[in-house]
Amino acid sequence: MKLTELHIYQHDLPVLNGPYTMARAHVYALDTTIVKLVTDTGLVGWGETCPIGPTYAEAHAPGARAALGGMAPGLIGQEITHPLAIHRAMDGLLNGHNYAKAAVDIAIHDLLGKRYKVPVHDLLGGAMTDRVSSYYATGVGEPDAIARLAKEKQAEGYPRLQIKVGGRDVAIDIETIRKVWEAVGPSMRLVIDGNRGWTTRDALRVSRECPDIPFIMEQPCNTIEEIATIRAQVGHAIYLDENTVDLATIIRAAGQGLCDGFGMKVTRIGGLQPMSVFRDICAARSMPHTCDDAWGGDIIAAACTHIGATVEPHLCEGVWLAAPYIDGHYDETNGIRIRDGHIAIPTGPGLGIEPDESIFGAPMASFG
Ligand code: 0XW
Ligand code: MG
Repeated sequence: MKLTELHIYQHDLPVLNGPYTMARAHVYALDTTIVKLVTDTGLVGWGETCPIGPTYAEAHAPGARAALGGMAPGLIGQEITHPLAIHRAMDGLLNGHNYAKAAVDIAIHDLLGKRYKVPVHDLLGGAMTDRVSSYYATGVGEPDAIARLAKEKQAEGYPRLQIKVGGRDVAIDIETIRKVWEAVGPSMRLVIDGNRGWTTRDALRVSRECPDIPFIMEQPCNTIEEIATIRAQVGHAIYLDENTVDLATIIRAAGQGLCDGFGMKVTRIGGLQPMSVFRDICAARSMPHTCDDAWGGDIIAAACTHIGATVEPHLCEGVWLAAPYIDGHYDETNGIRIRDGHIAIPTGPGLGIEPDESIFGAPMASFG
């Protein structure tokens, strides 16, 4: 099976009741990039990458399209055998830019699944469950409003809640955490996501003033060095998110004991192939992690769900989807949905979804 065409699309995903707020970002609409791969067998594969604005991670939506356009001529004509071979080919064409390569990686998994008539989770080692747990992420908001939202999400069946904090007086963050705890108690697993927004002083204060609340601190400070500074002083578990840009950083974090787990994004690490290596490194050190992405439509949602299903359930912290914040689906029939705080695993071949191409309009670049 040879790659004959590569098409790149740009598509806007407006945030329902936006903006979505984080410590260092307010986003109203997300700029997503879709990749369509066509082969000499007639089979087609779909990939996607969608940074959540320009200030969340070191990922730039137009940069993804530029990187894909730069690699495309070198990928046309490639024999599609294994995702690793395509990663090696991409690494030979462009250094870094994992989030752009991820769109090709996801489309290759879709193609191989369709070729072998198996769902992507079978290519990744096999599903350990037929539905994965999800979690809800609030924006940064007023304490009472976030506590009310927490109760709503508890009633909807979410087993886990991520509360966004940072970018304001840390006393309001502490009040928010307390009010959510009073509202839902231990019925939901709580994660406090600073999105790099706290100083080490803020993170130490939160941990010291909330010793009775069993939350995880996700990416509290900007750099790994700052997190290493507070690591031994806080009583709460720490997960890394934005800092974990590649497998070398994961090995460093696990090897040096810098964190207890990860909020991981499929596209940041480069797609499903490196994500499966990440999963296995975490399993070797009994480190829990999520299988999310920053944002994205049904293609990203399907990719996250497939890899999430292959994680040993006791290490799977959940699969976060942007679906509740997006109007509509790329595939109205098989699009990925959260029900009762959980996601059913797609069973069709490949990603198990077939996007309605007309949604994306004409490709902005085509190769082959
Ligand atoms: C909650 N998320 C998975 C969605 C937003 O993109 C941010 C992200 C996170 O954990 O930082
Ligand atoms: Mg996070």
